[in-house]
Amino acid sequence: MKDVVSKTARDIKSMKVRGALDIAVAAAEALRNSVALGKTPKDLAKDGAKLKYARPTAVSLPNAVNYVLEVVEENKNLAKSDFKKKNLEQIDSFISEQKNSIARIAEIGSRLIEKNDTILTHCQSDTVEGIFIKAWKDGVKFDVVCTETRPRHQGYLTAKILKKNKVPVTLIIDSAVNHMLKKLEVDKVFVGADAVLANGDVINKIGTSQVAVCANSMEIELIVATQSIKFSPESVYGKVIEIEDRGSKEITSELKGVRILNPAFDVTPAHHISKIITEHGIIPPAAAYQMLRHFKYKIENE
Ligand code: RI2
Repeated sequence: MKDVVSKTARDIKSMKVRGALDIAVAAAEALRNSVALGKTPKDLAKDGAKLKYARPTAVSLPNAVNYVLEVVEENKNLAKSDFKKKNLEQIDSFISEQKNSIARIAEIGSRLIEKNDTILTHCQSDTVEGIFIKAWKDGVKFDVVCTETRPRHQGYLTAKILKKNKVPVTLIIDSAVNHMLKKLEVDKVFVGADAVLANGDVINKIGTSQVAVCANSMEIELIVATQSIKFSPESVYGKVIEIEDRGSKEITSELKGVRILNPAFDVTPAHHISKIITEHGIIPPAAAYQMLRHFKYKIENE
């Protein structure tokens, strides 16, 4: 029988499945499959552990796994058939809630895009793209500038998807950001997130913090679009989120004997962020802690 959990963990690790929301949904779907197979709470916990840290930075992944395992724990005393039925219902509604969050954030975020805006984005975020595509479909005329996003060039995906949806898009190399913000008179920067900390700092694709410094120096606002599932409960207790190092091969195999570091993410401090758009509305970064207290990604160790 196909081991869906191990395959999903592998696909997440290799970035065949990527994007902070997509990896969380893929993990929840893999666990849903385990529930459908009739696995016991003990085996489901083992499956959860395989998936949880397939990538170490995006907290949406452990948050999604923890959510499913809490559902299982809640229902564990039910009769066998009810246990499966109830779990599947709750997991399905969680998965659709996560998928629907893109449209909800698009609805809210698209209101921030004004006629003739030039907007820069970094990397590829389904959440940010949802905002752009919605605004464009609503008839707002604006331009997008996207970075290549070395080393994996996720910016090419952004360019392709925007082009397919007829949103005007210009690709630049990462090191052209400072120059182009000024030259193209960029009005706003929109980025996604892999993790939001209790103090409002945001972890996103490597280079985001540099884009933020440049944007701030020109008083261009930096807006983050993220689902609440990416808020880190552990950050309340001072847990430091590991920044994934993806190894040298993604950068080059040519420079033998040279030390190469390839951090996949960096931290943009809250004071460089003007707004965070979530499916529950727009918040200032300073409200990240309240979000964590208010919504269901419970603060562990309480
Ligand atoms: P959505 C990506 O990580 C990027 O850092 C992007 O900004 C973030 O996930 C959020 O993506 P990677 O998987 O959930 O490319 O908005 O390392 O799609």
